[in-house]
Amino acid sequence: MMRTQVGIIGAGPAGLLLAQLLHKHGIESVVLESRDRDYVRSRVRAGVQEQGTVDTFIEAGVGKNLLQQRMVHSGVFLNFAGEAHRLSMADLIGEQQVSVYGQRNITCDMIDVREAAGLPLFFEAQATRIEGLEEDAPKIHYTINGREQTLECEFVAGCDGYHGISRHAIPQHLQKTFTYEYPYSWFAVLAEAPPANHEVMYAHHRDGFALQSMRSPRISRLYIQCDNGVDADTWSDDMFFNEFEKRIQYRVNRGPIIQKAVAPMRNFISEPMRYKRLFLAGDAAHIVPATGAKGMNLAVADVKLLDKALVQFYTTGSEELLDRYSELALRRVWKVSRFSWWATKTLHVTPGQSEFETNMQIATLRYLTDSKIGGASFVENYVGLPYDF
Ligand code: RFL
Ligand code: PHB
Repeated sequence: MMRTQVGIIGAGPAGLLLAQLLHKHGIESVVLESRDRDYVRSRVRAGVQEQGTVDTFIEAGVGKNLLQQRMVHSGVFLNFAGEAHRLSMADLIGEQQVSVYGQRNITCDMIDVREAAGLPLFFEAQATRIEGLEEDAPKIHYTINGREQTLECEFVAGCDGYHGISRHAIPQHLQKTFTYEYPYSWFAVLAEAPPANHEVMYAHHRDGFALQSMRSPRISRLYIQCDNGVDADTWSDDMFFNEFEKRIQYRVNRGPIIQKAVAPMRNFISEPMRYKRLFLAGDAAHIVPATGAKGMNLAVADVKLLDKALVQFYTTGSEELLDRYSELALRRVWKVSRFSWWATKTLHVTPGQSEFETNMQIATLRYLTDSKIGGASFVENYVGLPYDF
């Protein structure tokens, strides 16, 4: 039997960041992760970090490599109707930026910092059950090396993603979930080719959405809309690049594709995000379609608030912020989900959509590129809404 103050389930960005912030504030935690160390360190996912996300990683003491290696963007492109338009953050909303630095890199940085400090982080430790919530004495049951173990804690942070167990520990009659599935997926590739443009490009095309991003000056991260259920292995590199080039409406640098995957698109929100001494953060409570680049940023915002609430509790004994955690976190979750949903609907082609709907999408995009107010609204969301807690 192990004991700690905060038992954290999941070593994704949410769990690792929470552990690090709590440590900075003198609060103990144990992180349990079901996957093995190599798997967690090699998962390619998000790339775009809001300024508030970057600041939070710096505050947590894990921002050294991020600050050295990130690519700072002060603009974003919207390509449609055969034209490429740049929205400048400086012109529209003042000195705000986003940073491109892979989720995989920041995950590795956080694992390295935690391991160097000798703090508890267990891989291949699968949480199976949370007990004792009714008695305010939570226990996490988990399996490691084929053996059943128990972690006793004062609080449980459910940072175990969409497929985790934490959310299911909330009694069903108290829980409300909202799901919105899109009739298309993203075909995502990593290619050894310099990005054609130094900033992120989102493209609307009558054959479907395309997105150009990057991981370094030599590695492109590219996405196209595809049908649900497509098998990425049936596509050759040329097939991908031909389709991408047509849709992005910009010159493209080709190179070997080193990784490809297909990801479904969905919105999902589970309310509340707290039950007794269990607090959910990140994908465990909500999923956004990747179009707005918001998933990891939302996870970081939850964790920043949860850390603040736990610090208030451990330093003053007050449960005020803990009691408001779910309400405050969900306010942001709904606003950011709205942006991701709207951006997805505006940029993707729904099978069978009418010409009227296509023209409305283009008119919406034109409003963003032609109007200062329209453009400011888009980039305000893209760089990240202010933390309002
Ligand atoms: P994660 O990263 O899923 O981590 C959860 C962890 O919990 C573990 N786990 C368990 N551990 C112990 N016991 C159990 N029973 C467990 N069950 C699960 C899992 O193994 C895992 O390690 O959730 P977290 O920390 O909330 O982080 C969320 C982000 O990973 C996610 O929102 C983003 O990747 C979404 N996303 C993007 N977000 C952005 O902010 N910007 C982007 O540019 C962006 N691009 C993307 C994305 C997600 C994508 N995919 C693949 C869905 C692009 C793509 C293609
Ligand atoms: C990425 O770099 O992976 C990325 C960029 C922008 C998005 C989503 C993902 O909207």
